[in-house]
Amino acid sequence: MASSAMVTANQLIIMAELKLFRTWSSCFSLRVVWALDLKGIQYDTIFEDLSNKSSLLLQYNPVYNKVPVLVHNGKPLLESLVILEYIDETWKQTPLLPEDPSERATTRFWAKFGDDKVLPSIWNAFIKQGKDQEEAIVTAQENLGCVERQLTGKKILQGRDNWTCRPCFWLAC
Ligand SMILES: N[C@@H](CCC(=O)N[C@@H](CS)C(=O)NCC(=O)O)C(=O)O
Repeated sequence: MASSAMVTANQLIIMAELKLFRTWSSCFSLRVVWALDLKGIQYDTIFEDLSNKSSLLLQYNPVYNKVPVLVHNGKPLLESLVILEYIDETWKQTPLLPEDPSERATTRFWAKFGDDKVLPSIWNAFIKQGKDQEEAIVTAQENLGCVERQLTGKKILQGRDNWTCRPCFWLAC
C-alpha cells in the first residue's frame, strides 16, 4: 500500500480540496474554469443562484458576495484575476503568465483594461437606451479597437509558448 510519502504531485493535485463557486453564465468564472482545465486540475463545482446566494458564498466572499470564489483547502480566493494568479503560482504546469517581467506587466495591463474598460462598455451598449446607447456603442467600439490594434499581426491562441495568447485568455470574457 502506498504511504503518504509516496503520493505523487499529480495525486496531491487530485486529493487537494478545491471547490469553485460559480454560475453557468458568469464570464469571470469561466476564466477560472479555463485556467484549471488548462492546467489539468480537478475540482468540484458549486453552482450558485445569484438571486438566492448560498450562505457559504456569503461566508467566503463577505465583501462583494460575488462569484467566482475558489476555495482551496478551506481558504477562499476572490476576484477572478487574483484567482488566476493564485492558480498560476500554485500549479506551475502550463504557465498562464509569461516569464519575462515586462511581458507579465503587459499581460496584466490588458487584462485590467478588459475588466475596467471593455466589459463595462460592452455591457452599457446592451443595456442603455436611445442616445445613451449610441454613445455606449461608440465607446465599446473604441475599446475593442484598442484591443484589436494590440493583437493585429500577432499570432494568437496558437500555442501556449506564444505569450500573446495570454492577454487573450485573460481578456476573454
Ligand atoms: N471583479 C469580479 C467580478 C465578479 C462578478 O461581477 N460576478 C458576478 C457574476 S458575473 C456576480 O457574482 N454578481 C452577483 C452580484 O452582483 O450580486 C471578478 O473578476 O471576479
